[in-house]
Amino acid sequence: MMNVLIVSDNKPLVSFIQNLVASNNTDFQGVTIDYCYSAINKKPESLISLGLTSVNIKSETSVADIIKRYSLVISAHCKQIFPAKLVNSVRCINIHPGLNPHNRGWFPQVFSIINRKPVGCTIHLMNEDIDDGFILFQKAVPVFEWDTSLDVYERVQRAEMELLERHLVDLVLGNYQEKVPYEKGNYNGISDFKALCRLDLDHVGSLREHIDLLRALSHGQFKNAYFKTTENKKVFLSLNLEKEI
Ligand code: 0FX
Repeated sequence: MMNVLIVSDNKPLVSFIQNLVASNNTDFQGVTIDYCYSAINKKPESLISLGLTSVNIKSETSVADIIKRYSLVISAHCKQIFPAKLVNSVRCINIHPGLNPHNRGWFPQVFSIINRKPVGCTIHLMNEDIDDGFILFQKAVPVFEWDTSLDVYERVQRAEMELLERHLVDLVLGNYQEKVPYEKGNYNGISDFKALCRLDLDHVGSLREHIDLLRALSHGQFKNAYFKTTENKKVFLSLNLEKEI
C-alpha cells in the first residue's frame, strides 16, 4: 500500500490528473491518492468541487503529519513553497510550467518571451531551492513572434498534461532516471515580474523589444502592464496580436 498526496491550486491540471487516475485504475492498484489545495488559495471553490481539501504546507504540524502518512508528495502548481523539512523527509516531485534550469520561479513564459531562453515544462525532484533538483521528465514548447503570455502558457499546460499522461505511473512507482540540471540557470521572483509591469514611458529601445515586453505581459484578463498618468493613476494595457491565416 502506498499513499500519495497531490497538492494543487490549478483546476485544469488536477482534474486532468484525477481523470487519468480514474481511467487507468489498474495501473494505480495499491496506491491511494489524496488531493489538497494550499491554505493560501483565496478562491478554492472550484477545487473544493473536485473534492480537494485545504492543507497549509508551511505549518509544522501539517508537515509532520504529511511525513508520517505519505511516501510521495506531488506539487501540481501549488501556491506554497514546500519547506526544507518536507522535501528532505519525503520524496517530493514538482510539476513546473518552465523548462529548467531556464527562468526558474515565477511565470517562466513571461520571461522567456523577453529573454528568449527556452520554455516548456519540467517534472523534477524537489530540493530546498525553488524549481531546482534532479530533472525527471521535460518537454520544450516553441514561442512564436505573435504569441502572448497566455498563448505560450496554454501550450506549456498542454505539454504538462502530455508528460503526465505518459509518466504519472512512472512518477508514482519511481521508474525514472534522475538528470542533474547542466547549470543552475536563472531565477525570477515576483518582484522581477512586478518591475516589468511598471512601464517606463521614456524607455528607449527597438519596437521589437517593446512589442515583446507588452505581449509577455498580455495574459487574458490579467491587468499586468501599466503606466501612470499625471494624476498618478494607473492605466493598464495589453496587446492583441493576430497572425494572418
Ligand atoms: O497554476 P498557475 O500557473 O500558478 C500556480 C500558483 O498560483 C503559482 O503561485 C505557482 N508559482 C505556479 C507553479 O502554480 O496559475 P496562475 O493563475 O497563478 O498563473 C498562470 C499564468 O497567469 C502565469 O504564468 C502568468 C499569468 N498571470 C498570473 C497572475 C496571478 C498574470 O499574467 N498575471 C497575474 O497577476
